[in-house]
Amino acid sequence: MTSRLNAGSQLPDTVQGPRYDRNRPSGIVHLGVGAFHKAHQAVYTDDALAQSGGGWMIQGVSLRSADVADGLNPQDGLYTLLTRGPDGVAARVVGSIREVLVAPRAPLAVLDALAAPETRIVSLTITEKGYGLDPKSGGLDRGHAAVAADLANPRAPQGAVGYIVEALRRRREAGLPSFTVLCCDNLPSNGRVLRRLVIEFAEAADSGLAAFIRENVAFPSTMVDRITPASTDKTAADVLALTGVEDRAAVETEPFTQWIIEDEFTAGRPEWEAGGAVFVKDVAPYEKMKLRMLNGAHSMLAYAGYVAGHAYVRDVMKDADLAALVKRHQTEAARTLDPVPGIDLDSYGNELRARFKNPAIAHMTYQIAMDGTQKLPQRILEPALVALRRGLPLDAYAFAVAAWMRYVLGMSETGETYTLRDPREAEIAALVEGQRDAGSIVDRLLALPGLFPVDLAAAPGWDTAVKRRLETMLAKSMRSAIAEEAERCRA
Ligand code: CS2
Repeated sequence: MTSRLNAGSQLPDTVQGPRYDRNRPSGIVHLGVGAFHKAHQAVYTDDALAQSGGGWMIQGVSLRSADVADGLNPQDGLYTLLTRGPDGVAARVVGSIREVLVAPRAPLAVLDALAAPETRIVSLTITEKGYGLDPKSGGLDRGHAAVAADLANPRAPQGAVGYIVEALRRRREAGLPSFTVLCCDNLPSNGRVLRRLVIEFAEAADSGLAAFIRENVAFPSTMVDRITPASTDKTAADVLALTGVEDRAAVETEPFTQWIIEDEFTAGRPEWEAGGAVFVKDVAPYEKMKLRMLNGAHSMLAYAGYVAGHAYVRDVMKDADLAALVKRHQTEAARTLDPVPGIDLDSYGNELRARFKNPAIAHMTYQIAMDGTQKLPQRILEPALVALRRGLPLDAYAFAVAAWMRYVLGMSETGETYTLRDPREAEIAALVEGQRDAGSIVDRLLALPGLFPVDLAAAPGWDTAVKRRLETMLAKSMRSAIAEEAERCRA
């Protein structure tokens, strides 16, 4: 009989478990405990707790689904992290998360945790779409469901921004110090963006509170990186084989990990250096590099790869033509960057491609393809605008956008339909419904409100470049379009 992982489990000597007393204050409340948080920030915190202690356990919060809580809570917050490299797999049990609250089930408990005296950092991984950011204005999207609901009823919030503002209101009222807000999502200047949203939200209800936040709350920006595929049955089966215990909350990830953080914490922080985090004054150059070279290439290869029949990133990298386009994309993206302190962009690109090739990581192109409207701006369209301004070629971005447009038609080349999983999928479907002609599909999608920067949409040759590529994808196939594109960039 195998037993389920919990605080009393006996682990084999080969599996490292928490080497510290977990009975200590939760200095961190994390919103959005998913596989990425469990493979990244929670691991740095586990290292920090082991090295230097402190009141830095993590109180997890899920804003929507109960799945993570239902997996973790019966295991005393413990879970196994599998690290899969080309040379093998290692297991470790992470102890930094105490438990996970599910906000829709227990909203008052979430507010209590956020407003607790011991809470000194509120961190977030709620994905790009969780913020209610209007890409056009850079401010709050008042049509975003949670933002709209929370503005109407700020004392009973549902979304991340609403929770943060209400918690800060309570803390101010109780005379408690504020916490640091630490955004760990893939958005450029993520701290600054979130600060703007939080202040705009607070301003709507209480200008005194907005002024208090301006003066007292730090929002350091961060760059986070670790490729973390969704867990599968194989994750759990491998964990059982390695540890002898059943774990319904296990996650798997690659060996590489990176966290670059602006060191602006008004109420202290864990010694995350223990896990290799790097503290800098300005994270922007690193964030742009990662968003454009890693995530930009990821999005391009996900759309082209998925439609071409590649289920995983590692399969894409075995397709010589598409792999050449990944390299071209990264090389072009690098040309839009200013120098990044301490980093050689060629070596960075080589390292990225080696990570993408990791045969032990089954990272689905369909997973990366989701939420395209939330990802394209910072990954593809912003560097395209920089390229336009610098007089650099736009081909790589035109190809990526054409691949996205092919993908959002929602039908494979053999006629099966698939769900886009994008918050704007209904709008997109209405625009492309019944359209067969590449030209009109491109015109319609380029006009999607707020998505494509005006300067880019109006740039001479841009729409023709996208149309020509989409035309090949539709009239021939994605595979032909990839081959032709690769041929052109080799020429
Ligand atoms: C990926 C990222 O799903 C996606 O959109 O591009 O999750 C990527 O794997 C991470 O940012 C890597 O750090």
